Amino acid sequence: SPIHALLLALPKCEHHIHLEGALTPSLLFELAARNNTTLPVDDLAFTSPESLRSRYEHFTSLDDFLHYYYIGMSVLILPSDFEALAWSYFQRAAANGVHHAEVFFDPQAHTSRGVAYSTILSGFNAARHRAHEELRMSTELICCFLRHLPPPDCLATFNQAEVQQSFENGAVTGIGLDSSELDFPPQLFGELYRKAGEQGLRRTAHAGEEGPAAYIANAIDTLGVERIDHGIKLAEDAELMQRVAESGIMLTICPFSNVLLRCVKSVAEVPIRKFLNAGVRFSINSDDPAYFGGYVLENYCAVQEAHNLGEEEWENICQAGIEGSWCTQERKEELL
Ligand code: ES4
Ligand code: ZN
Repeated sequence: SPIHALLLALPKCEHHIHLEGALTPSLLFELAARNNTTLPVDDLAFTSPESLRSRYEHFTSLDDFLHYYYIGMSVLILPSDFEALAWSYFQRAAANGVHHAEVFFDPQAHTSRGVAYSTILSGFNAARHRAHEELRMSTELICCFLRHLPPPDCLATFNQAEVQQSFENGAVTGIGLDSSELDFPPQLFGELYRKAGEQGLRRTAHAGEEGPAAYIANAIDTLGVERIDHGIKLAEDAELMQRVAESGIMLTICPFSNVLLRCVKSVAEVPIRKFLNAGVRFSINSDDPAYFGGYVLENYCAVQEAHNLGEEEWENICQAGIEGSWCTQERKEELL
């Protein structure tokens, strides 16, 4: 249909994609074989890429997904593994009409297994260079901290020399906060975010995915974030919704993720209309595309099927996505 052609053709930005969440079952098994990784023998889901893929259709919660997500990434060992992962995502994104991608990664999930930060970064940077050269796609890296770990551990990672160097040399643009939400409210990470702000880093945090709207207010008030990842629970608080609309804070919405992790029953339940009516800025994203059954274009199409937006509304969404990006002003003008 003409609207699907428009969705493909629009210059899209993606702001909420965990590179580790782009690890497909086939690449997972390939790397496990190459790196001699031991996968769980007591879980039949790890019998084959096909059985793993079908297990991904039945997540019961964020934590159920995260269990598979952290096992999956244990196959990533060498710089070339991280490069292959990021390059496979950049190619898929480019085919979906993504011109600019700001991608999350979870250093603590790798350094805790003995993989050096420099290994992760050299692989990702090689893929980013290739994306720029071969796909004309611009990319930014966002370093995420795992909220289920003690805040002092997160601060220690933040302060590591090689991590600091990646901030200073511009390889990493900003920080995020992810992993298990409900027991780990944003305000636990006030000091980390204050230090990041002092260093001029951009700041975002997952909030209001499984957690309540109050976590969104807390992330804004105690972390100084300029984006909120997910934030769908914002629709439950009209006053806060007005505040977010006026602040220009952008939500990075992930419809397939919300359905697969049972935060909503269907894409129709993602409060797209409420956000449009209230003037809340948002972008549409894939989150963990290899786990949730779709890349960014499939998320756009699902929103269209469920919410039937007009051409102009889609153009405005993509324009807000460019404006809310963390690239240079010069790059924003190219993207428009
Ligand atoms: C995540 Cl969907 C989601 N939520 C929180 N943390 C995450 N890490 C990767 N995907
Ligand atoms: Zn996420």
